Amino acid sequence: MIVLRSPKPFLRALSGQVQDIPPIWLMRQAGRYLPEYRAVRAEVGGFLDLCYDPDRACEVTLQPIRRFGFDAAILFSDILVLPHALQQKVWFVEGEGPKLEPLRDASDLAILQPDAVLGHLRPVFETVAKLNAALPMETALIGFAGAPWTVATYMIEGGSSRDFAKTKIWTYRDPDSFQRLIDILVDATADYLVAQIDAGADAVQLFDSWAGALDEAGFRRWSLEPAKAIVERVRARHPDVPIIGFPRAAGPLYMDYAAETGVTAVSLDQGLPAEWAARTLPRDVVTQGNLDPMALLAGGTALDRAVDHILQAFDGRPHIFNLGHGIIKETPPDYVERLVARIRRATS
Ligand code: 1CP
Repeated sequence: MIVLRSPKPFLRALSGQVQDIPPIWLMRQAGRYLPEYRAVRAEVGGFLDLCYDPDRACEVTLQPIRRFGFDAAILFSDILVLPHALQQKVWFVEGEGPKLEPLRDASDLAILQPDAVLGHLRPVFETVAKLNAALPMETALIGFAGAPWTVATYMIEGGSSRDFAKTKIWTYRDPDSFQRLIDILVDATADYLVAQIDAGADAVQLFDSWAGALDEAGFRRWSLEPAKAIVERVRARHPDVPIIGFPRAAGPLYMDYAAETGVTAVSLDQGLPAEWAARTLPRDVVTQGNLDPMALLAGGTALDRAVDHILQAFDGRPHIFNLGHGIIKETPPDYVERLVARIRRATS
């Protein structure tokens, strides 16, 4: 691993450098818990309109950077712009979340149009370029995409799901056609991430939020292998750009994911014991995350204890401070400020 001398602490951590004060950013750091986000959100119609509006998307990406001085900004967009770019119908219902016209069986795969993807996503690349110019020089810019498995669950369930029944039954009954969907998503996701890096992203993160719903064989085939294929393709074009994988709730299978996909770093959910992760994960794979988002919402001394536990557990390893999943929208912004201060030792 080459240890970078970058002005960006986030990139130094990803190059393997252990820092006295770990860099910090939070998943979903732009969003509804911030009043200034809600104000911009109210100016546009649908949520997707915000994702495709480079000026406003840039503004909401910068809001948490201005307020908290995080070490990294994450492009404001959503994992579901990819199925939308593949020409599946996608919309967001206020208070309910994402809706998609679901793929019901293999014959529906014909709806998907891979050639349309990069053209459709041009406004997102414009946002990346604007952010690259606007961010302070010490702040890294993270691009992202949903991992094929997680995106496929939305495409097949038609939105959020509790048990992913339709998707899982499809994988068991007709793995060959499910593999065709995953292959389409691997190609489109790799192209999408490469284009974000071309536009100015310093690093990329692959969100496999529902990896924990898979059994071991399913995890290998639908989460680990697609991640490995995406890493290979992105590396072929951008060998030095760090890639963070987030196979959320994968438990001990984090080990295989970290060892076999080729990712630079793994983002850890809060269910993974910190000491186990610090002891067991390969030394050359950087770690990120692990703080329970509910501990941040709760605040107080329990939050301080949870933070100190993570700092202690990952002491001596390159670690990026973050949550185990996205910030909860009821989180008081003051608690985020207190968290950043504690990490940077501005308070006792
Ligand atoms: O109108 C609104 O404000 C809707 C809320 C919202 C926001 C702020 C959604 C709808 N998406 C986003 C932005 C977003 N989504 C970002 C960029 C902002 C940032 O991180 O600061 C990112 C990285 C995502 C990623 C995302 N979207 C994931 C993966 C991470 C995770 O949280 O697991 C997933 C699963 C989605 C789908 C999605 N988007 C939005 C909703 C309500 C959902 C469904 C979540 C679910 O099924 O539980």
